[in-house]
Amino acid sequence: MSAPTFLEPWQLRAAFARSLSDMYGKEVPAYTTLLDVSHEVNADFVAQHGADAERLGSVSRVTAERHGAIRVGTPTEMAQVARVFGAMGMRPVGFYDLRDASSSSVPVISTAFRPVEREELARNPFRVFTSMLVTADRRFFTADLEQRLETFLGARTLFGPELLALADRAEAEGGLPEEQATEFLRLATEAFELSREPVDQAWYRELEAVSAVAADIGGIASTHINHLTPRVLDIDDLYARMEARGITMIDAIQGPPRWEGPDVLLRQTSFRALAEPRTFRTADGEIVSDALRVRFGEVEARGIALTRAGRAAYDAAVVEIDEAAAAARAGDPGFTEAHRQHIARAVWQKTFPTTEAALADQELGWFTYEVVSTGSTPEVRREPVVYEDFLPRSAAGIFQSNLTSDGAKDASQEGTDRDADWMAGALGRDLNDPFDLYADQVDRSLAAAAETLGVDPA
Ligand code: OOG
Ligand code: NI
Repeated sequence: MSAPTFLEPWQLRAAFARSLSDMYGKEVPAYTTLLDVSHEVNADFVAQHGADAERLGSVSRVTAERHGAIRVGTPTEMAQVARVFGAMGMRPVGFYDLRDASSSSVPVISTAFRPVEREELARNPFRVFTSMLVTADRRFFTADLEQRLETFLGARTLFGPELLALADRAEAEGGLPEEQATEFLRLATEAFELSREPVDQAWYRELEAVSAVAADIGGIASTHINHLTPRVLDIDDLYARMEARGITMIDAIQGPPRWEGPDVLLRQTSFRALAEPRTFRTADGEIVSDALRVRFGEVEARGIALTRAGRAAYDAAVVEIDEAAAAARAGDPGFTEAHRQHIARAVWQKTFPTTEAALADQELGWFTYEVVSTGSTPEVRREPVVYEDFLPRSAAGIFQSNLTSDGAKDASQEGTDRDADWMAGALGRDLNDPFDLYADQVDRSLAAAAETLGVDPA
């Protein structure tokens, strides 16, 4: 097959995901180990489970599947990110406020850029969790520090004019000719590489004292991808194999516990940021070398998307597990992660049904319906809808587990209101509601099934 001479958005997206993965693999060797182990886990899972292994995505999709995470400083930068990803058919979906998702100092709000249509997701589901610093939040930044941050951020350029012009062209024309596509991919990849420029030491450390995330975003003049996450079909197996290879993972797998019922939403785990050599410029203008931990590895397993009712049940279960675990921990100095998981499983057993059929009947999970012809009688088959988004609580946990310091949050101050509408305004684009997207996917499947059967869709 010869190379295409015109690349459509999905081809740009797939090529970009590969290009970022190659770059990250060269720079962060533990990521390559993670990819190797992920491939082993998936191959073994498919060998054991056959066709069932592909119910939540084909093996080719899952093998290529990645999400990345980036962090930016201003609404202007956020709107530029939207243009770069818009060229690849990735739309902003969902609003996450991580300032309150944990007790930690994570002064950001976020969205995820991803394809929204079923066919597009099947072609390549690459998504990027994108966070933006809330410099106006007084719990984190004084008026003086906000002012200095704004000045610093306003003076930097994350995405050059050439990259943005190519992005706009791709979005307007539905892709790029090969030569321009190559240039676009090169510039886009470069924009997310870790810069080797010396870091202003006093400025970086001042921000770090407030929040390590603030320093990572506002302490340097560029952005960088901070992790790339492959998807696995069995995350417990992956966790055990990584530990066996001597790579220390964070204590827990975030999200739902392992249990006997259907997997829902998202389970994630990570290994800590690696210390990478960086140069700093001291107040006297001297260049010194030190290390920063800003890039890490993460892996995830995706389950069935939950309806609003299912999600409410999930959120309530999380609170219940926290409370029960806190009480048990208080009474037992030997309390471990294994105890917490035991509690979590018990809460799960009374919250969620153990079969997919019941999850569908109780309208807790999303399912599509497809007409298949086996022999002469058409049969309606129910298929689970995979969760394509993120979880604020897990995201905060991922941030948290990779911070070198807790920072200092002034709880006596008022936070700044930020919501989905505000984010849409910053992006200059519509912000998709994930629940609407899942509902839409289900409705379309019902309409198509009804048409095939020649009945009224109701
Ligand atoms: C983003 C953390 C969130 C996830 O998978 O939940 C995330 C970050 O560290 O910038 O990637
Ligand atoms: Ni992540």
